[in-house]
Amino acid sequence: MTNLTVEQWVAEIASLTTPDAIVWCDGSSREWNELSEALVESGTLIRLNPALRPNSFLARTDPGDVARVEDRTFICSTNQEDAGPTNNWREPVAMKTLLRGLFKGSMRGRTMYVVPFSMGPLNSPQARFGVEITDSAYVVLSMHIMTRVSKLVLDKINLGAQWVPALHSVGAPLIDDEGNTKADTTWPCNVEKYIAHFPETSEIWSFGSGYGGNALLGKKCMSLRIGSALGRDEGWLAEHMLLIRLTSPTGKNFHIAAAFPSACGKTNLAMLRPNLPGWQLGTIGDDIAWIAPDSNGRLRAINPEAGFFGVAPGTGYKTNPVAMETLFANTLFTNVALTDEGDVWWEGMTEEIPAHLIDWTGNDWSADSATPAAHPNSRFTVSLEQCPTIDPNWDAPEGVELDAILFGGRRATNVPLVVESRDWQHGVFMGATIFSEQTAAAEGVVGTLRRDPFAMLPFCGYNMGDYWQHWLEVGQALEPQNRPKVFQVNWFRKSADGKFLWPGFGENTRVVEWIARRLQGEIDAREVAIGRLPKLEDLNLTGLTIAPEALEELFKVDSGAWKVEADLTEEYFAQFGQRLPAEMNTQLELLKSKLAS
Ligand code: OXD
Ligand code: MN
Repeated sequence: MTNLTVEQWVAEIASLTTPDAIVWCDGSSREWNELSEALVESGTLIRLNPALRPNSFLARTDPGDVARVEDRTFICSTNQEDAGPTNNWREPVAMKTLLRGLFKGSMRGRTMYVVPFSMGPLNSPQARFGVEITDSAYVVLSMHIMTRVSKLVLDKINLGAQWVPALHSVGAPLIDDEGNTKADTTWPCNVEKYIAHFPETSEIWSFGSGYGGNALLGKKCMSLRIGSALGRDEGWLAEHMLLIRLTSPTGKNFHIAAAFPSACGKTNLAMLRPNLPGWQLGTIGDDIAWIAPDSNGRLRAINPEAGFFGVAPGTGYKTNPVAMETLFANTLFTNVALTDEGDVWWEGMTEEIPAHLIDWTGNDWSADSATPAAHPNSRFTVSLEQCPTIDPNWDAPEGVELDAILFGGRRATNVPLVVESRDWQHGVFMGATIFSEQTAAAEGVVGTLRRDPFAMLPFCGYNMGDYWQHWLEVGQALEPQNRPKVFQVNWFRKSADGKFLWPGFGENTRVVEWIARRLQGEIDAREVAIGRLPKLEDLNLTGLTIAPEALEELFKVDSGAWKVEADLTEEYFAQFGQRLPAEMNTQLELLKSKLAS
């Protein structure tokens, strides 16, 4: 934490970055209107047809600034081991020196916005505050939706609340070193990018990108990377998890958090419309959950965010009608296609493909074009309040009591549709060993299998081994009956001929129903080497046509393949050396012995 006041920090950054003007933001609709109009004027935003999508806009980024840049994301702790083998590390003093050089004069000719924001309801004991300095009005608008921007945050800070200074610049000054003025572009950014985190001082410095996860610093940077380090120090958990309430036909509520790697269907599950009679779902969050023990010895969770920053392609009236309804107005779209009527479109939105579009690069597009109309990582940014399935308690300062935690990934093979862990330690092992196919949410080769422990690989702000230890300790401090039950799910298993075995989407209700019935202790499960599987007769398949062979394949545990997986886990764990919790080795040995017997 900095010892500076917000005013001192702003003055210091202004003298480094030398903007033309400084604007203190208040999150008001007047501010939204002024900034969006200015961005329409400058060409950064296109106003969508107000008759079709009121108060909504389309932004097209630079083609080189379309996703999170994991190889340019750094954890800057004094000792490299504290960042651990899964993070890019830089020594903090050297990194600050390098960044000061880049930020020097980086806002020349631009306006510097000071955005005070709260992650979590302002009056929640779990809320944490931040102030983002940015030279991007697009970022300010996005922060309006994704966080609670308010001057009240400054009052809280002035009264002594801790806060995270979060500095952002697109790194494209409009006046060069010789004092010559340059014309602006519609998406200013810099080829050189740094997303740097200083967990020991809770600071964020982000340079060169205007894209969501790199630039909306309340999200991945504060709520996950800095948040996870704060959680370790303060005894709570900052997680890449959706949060939902499930209500059974008898009115019993279950709160479930679920971690899936980026672009693996978290938003779809968060907005699921149960297709089994009597079941209801309330959406609380689709990306991040902050989880803390309460005075009753239970874990409680809040969604620190106030909006959805969802992947557009694949979101459609069939796959996620709730998301489609959420986007009716007041939405900021990025890198989707524009229709001739002035509305948006992306692959998977409708069955019918429009004859003509302007694609995300601003060029004419027709159905026979070789490239997609919308970028695979194109996004919608929209307030949670607009979601028709929003839970009445989504904004409750005290959060919700957590009953279950799900871990998932995209696995064509091996992992059954659902497996229950034997206990908390086994659940932590399940989270630690998630393997998933890479998606377009980050730069990299789509489809490659990579380890993504707790879906936190790109988001853990400290050594992953220590993070697993912290999870073990948080659970062990709870009475066993108060610990949420942990499950592993996989909607993506495929048959030998490459077809999905499970229909997914709305049909996932059937899996969630089984989980809820297990939580209630209504039904038994069958013990296998990797955990507990449903007895097939307990899975509610009424109204679903699924071949018995597909069902069998969905739950098949192939010992040979799992032995290979266990060996890969051993290799994977080796990199953590002394930081690997002994319990993880115990769990691995247990798995091996169960597979052998
Ligand atoms: C996201 C991500 O944007 O995980 O939520 O990449
Ligand atoms: Mn995410």
